Amino acid sequence: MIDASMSRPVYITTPIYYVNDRPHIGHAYTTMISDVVARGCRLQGRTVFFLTGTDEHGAKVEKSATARGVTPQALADVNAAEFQRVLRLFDISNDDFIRTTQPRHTRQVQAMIKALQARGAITLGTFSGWYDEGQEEYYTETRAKELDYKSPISGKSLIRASEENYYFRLSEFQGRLEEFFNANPDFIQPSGRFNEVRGRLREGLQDVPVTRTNFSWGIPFPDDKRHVIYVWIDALMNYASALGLAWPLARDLGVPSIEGCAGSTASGAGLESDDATLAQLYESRAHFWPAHTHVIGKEILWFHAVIWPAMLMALELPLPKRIHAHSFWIADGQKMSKSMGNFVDLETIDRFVAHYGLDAWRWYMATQGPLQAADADFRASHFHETYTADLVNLVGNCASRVGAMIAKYCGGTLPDDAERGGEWPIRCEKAIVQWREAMDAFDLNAAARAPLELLREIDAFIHHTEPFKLAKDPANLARVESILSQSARTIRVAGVLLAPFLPTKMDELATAFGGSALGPVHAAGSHCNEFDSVVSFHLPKVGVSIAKLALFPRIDIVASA
Ligand code: ME8
Repeated sequence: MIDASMSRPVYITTPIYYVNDRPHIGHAYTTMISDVVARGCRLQGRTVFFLTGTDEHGAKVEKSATARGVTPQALADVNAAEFQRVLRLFDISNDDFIRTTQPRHTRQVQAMIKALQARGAITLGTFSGWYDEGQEEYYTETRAKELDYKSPISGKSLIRASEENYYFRLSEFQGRLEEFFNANPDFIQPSGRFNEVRGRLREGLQDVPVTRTNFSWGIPFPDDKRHVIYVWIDALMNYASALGLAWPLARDLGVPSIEGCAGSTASGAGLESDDATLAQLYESRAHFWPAHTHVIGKEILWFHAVIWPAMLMALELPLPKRIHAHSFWIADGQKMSKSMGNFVDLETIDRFVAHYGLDAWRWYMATQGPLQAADADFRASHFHETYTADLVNLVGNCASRVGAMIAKYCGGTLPDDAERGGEWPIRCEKAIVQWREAMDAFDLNAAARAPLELLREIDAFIHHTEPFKLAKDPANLARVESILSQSARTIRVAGVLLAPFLPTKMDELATAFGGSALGPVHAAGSHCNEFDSVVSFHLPKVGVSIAKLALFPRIDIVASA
């Protein structure tokens, strides 16, 4: 049901992506589905803060940079710029882009670490365990055994490692986490993933090291320069630092602007304003916390579902409302990998976008992607079939057919409708409710199906009533006008609901069918003030011009690389 919580501000985040590599389909996917939801929320009038960014510290980035003969900061600068270029290319409506080497972030991380220390949640000790070098992650004995002492990501052997570290007393949060999970059965989606997390939690929590001494590319641990803060702790804190949640803490604890931080010279398109401006900005952002949804891939769920909430509990901050952990894209039935040459990289994405258009790419991502528990197979033939069936044959065809008949029989303007919409206003209402519920539940497939179903019903309506035959007899004019008016109005409503998926094409449809472009109201920093009226069946006035339009051309399948 749509309830009062619908008026709450919405904070949507993607993972922050590692800069040791260029963006690929996985990054593009998570960002794009988050964008669809962000636009869907803004369209309904909610204020949204949509965050993405880059994760720039850690051994992985240091190693990559060394291999390329550049400094980690230089590598981070190049790849963060590439991620930002791609966001613009894909017309992603993020409200901010955070880089973990920006002083606005590093300073707040140090403040949060200090606060955690002061509360006894971070202490010094010796840690040993099974270490995954690629993932920079420790596993417990039980977990390592389950994994056959191999990295679940790279397959490489885990190594036995031991370090003197500061560590986070995760074990002390076991009871509170269990209580929280019991009280919030929708905290993690899909539900199967939640069960996995709860199963692992029952095995018992161990304290986790939050610093490293074996490399230097990281945020220095406050007051102990031998240590740098573990990249995962630094990274998770981005969700709080982007809103400035620890800004007052940094001020109160006297964390200086640049405490000899690695990366303090980061040059990214950041918010490197003076303190007063930042303080003001953060004041305007704080109400976005707690997050509405952290959107992530399944491989990083444990960090988000257990470690992050425990850290927030220790910091006495409210917990996020939901974590959505989607599955993976695979390609042609196999895991994507660079060595197999089946990696869907930026060049491949560009090829599809150039051929089918950006909206078609978004559509495929949002409706055919691995949003739930199963992985999704990226295949050119499947892409083509989806494009043709949904966009050419249904959305495009329905709009062009009705536009052409209005041109032919009604002089190109929206005719009067003596039947006052017949059953269509109610059908539209039903679709709108389904769409809103699905959007809120992050069920993009169901949200896309609601308007598609309306269009299918319009197709059947036209097929059944045959206005093109009725029009041969002038005595039927009123009936023909009613049929075409009802069809055009319903198509326009469907177009509004499809706008978060197909922003460019649905603007074309909206303006051709007697409405105005919606793009500006679901863009970053904006929202729609009158959704009920915008999505109303009755919005267009009788007599407005209805243009003929060809939204999605029928084309050949994209050529392979
Ligand atoms: O893990 N299919 O960054 P990362 C779908 N910096 N999504 C995929 C994918 C695939 N095949 N491959 C990657 C990190 N992704 C950390 C995150 S957050 C505080 C720190 C997506 O660059 C998916 O969202 O390795 C996954 O979680 C993310 O990219 C990992 O990006």
